[in-house]
Amino acid sequence: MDGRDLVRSVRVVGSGRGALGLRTVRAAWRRRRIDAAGLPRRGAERARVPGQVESVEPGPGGGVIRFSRSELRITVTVNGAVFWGWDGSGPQPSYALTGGCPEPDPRAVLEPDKDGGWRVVAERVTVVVSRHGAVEVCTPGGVTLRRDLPPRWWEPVDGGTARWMQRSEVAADARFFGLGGRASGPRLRDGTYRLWNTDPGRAFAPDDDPLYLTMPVQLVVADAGTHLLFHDTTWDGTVVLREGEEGAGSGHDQVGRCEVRMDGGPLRCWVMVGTPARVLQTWASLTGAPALPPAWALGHHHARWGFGSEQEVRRIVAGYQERDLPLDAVHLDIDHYDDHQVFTVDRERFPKLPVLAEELRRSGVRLVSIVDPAVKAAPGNSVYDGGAAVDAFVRDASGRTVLGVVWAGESVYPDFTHARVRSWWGGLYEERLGQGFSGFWHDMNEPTSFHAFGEPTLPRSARHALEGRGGDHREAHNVYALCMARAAYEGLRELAPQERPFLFTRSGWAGVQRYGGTWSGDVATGWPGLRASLSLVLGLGLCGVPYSGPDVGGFDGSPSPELYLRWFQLGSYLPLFRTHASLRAGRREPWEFGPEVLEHARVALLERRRLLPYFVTLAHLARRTGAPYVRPLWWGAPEDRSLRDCEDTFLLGDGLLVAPVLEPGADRRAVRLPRGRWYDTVTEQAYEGPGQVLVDAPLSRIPVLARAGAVVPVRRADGGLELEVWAPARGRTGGGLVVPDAGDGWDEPEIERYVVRRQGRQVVVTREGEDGASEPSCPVRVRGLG
Ligand code: NBV
Repeated sequence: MDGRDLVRSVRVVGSGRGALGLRTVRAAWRRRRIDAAGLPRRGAERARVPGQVESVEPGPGGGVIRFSRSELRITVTVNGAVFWGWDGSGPQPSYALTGGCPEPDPRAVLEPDKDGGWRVVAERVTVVVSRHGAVEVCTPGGVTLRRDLPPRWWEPVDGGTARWMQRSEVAADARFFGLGGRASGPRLRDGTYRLWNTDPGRAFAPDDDPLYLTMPVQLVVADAGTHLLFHDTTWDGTVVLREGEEGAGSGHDQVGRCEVRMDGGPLRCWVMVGTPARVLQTWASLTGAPALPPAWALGHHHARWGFGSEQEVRRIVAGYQERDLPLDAVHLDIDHYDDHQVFTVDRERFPKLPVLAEELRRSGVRLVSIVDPAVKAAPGNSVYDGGAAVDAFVRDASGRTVLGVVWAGESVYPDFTHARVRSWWGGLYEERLGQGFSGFWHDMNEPTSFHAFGEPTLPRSARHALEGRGGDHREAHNVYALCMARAAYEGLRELAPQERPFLFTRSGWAGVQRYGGTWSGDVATGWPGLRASLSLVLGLGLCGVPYSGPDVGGFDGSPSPELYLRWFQLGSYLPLFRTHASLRAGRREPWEFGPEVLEHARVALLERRRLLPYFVTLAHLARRTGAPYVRPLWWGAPEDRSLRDCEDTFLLGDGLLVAPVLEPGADRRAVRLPRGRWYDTVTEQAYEGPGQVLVDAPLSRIPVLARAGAVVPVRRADGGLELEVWAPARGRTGGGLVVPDAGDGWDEPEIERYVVRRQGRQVVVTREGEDGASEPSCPVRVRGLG
């Protein structure tokens, strides 16, 4: 660090955000003033419930049921999802849905039910509506998965937005998952979960809630079936969950309960029923297929806030190369900007960024750039001037541009809910591509503004276009980052049409997977942070966002060598495998923790590289089916209650089971296994599930088991592809899918389907195609035969 670097970092970080000092105090007062003038005052309210059924109007896929004080529209769509909306709300407009609303299923009709109620019977689900407006979602066999009680609204007497509440019941054995990225999951225990994207303002631990990326998506797993429920409302709200307990007293109920309260927005829902795989597939068909990352983004990334100069970047990359450690991307944080201004480069410390980028690219390393949404409010700054020229920035209710405070000082915020603003912003990535960046890392987009007190975001009364409908930040806040991601994705598709955009974003909402992935944000260094890393990735995957990962090693402080290594080992099996840390944090390079850690980290890096074809296959399958790469153990067996409660082990695709070490001092760990035979991938020892086994977990590795019969495409040392096939148990078969991929671009590869048969001591692998069986397209290595 030279003198200037030191001065800068002291200035910015010396007293944390407080270094921005008085400005954050001023910003907080300003926000308060703007809201006092611009927000409707909460006066007297009138409570309302739907009342009794009065009439019905059958329509395609269901129809409208009229109550004395509201109406309920129900539509079963061809993809098997059920929509219901109160008070006249339909599926559109919606930030979550893609390409409009799926067609109604013409076979689903509204028919009378007992006690004056009505029902819609469809192939995969039956919806029963009571005469008071309770909505029951049942399996085709008639078992209730969820009962939503009649909602209640509170309407301001002098007009304006109504807030609402809805209570629901689920089976006593049901477990809740989802609600976006939650540090305390993946199983969401009794508690209150807020739906408001929030920068916690410091490194977070498992009890911090909410975090950066929330969404009103619940995945509920019970003996009777799995369902996903989505409240399509972007407003601030809370979800209170309480698991049930069968036959229990002790303050617990026989049923599980859920209470959703929203400050506004339509009361409308989508429900999907089926196996976890089916439910996620339906969810992806509704909200869009996950973006396919280029293959390099499935390798290892190294980031740091405060590389500080081109020399330091070269030093780090050389450190990897000299030690023969695989590295695929390096990320530049805000310290490479000129005075923290987005879409600029500090020319003193990064004088020849395109040259550096080209040099790195030749050695197989891509550069990724951080992109913050706030633009320094400084005439003369070309981004500010360009934005002002297209009237891009968020204004308050009286028409003044809203000022927030971030790293660059007083800043303005593009209104990404306007198509014109998105298209202007998308064009700005041309500058980044010109600097040689291949990928983009959206930060601070909750959006965050540093305030000495109160919420760290824009005033709630700030105005947004909301695609022409007009509204305020109460409605736009949660989709701000989603719309920013859309702007970038669409811009990149135009600027570099041959390449798959690679982008991941700290904040987001339902549907963000269409544009890219996400990451943990500032997870606290410590064993609880390590556990939270896995919760986040699993939970997000169950909300349809399959690509994510933590800051390996944690964002702040200095992990012990053991913690660093265990984090590194876990990270190497997660979709985004990235070491990252704060300006003030200790080092994160694998060689900074002593020779033993370095050797074990090397093993993890090499194994990740070997598994790259498997990760690429999982990325393709996520895009085609909505299935996350990282799945909870119950994915294929949701009826197994012991799997539902297991939170420290996960499935990577269909073939592998990963059991990270999440505690200090362990050299073996208990591993819960789903049904079937599982092989330790290092020792090839076979274990029989279901059940729990004790497996060695020396510092050198975390247990990874392969399912008998699995086909795992791997990369050989010479770069070629090989199929690693794990022997099925006698009398059993197996198989798997392989998607050969060019690494980038838009060619649609053909999915290869393999079937594995055990014939005595022999294992036979065939490729099944439309015109029968054929030889595998690459060499096969059979493992697990002893
Ligand atoms: O850009 C600096 C950091 C970044 O390193 C981190 O990954 C983000 O989550 N950023 C937050 C802003 C400052 C956080 C204190």
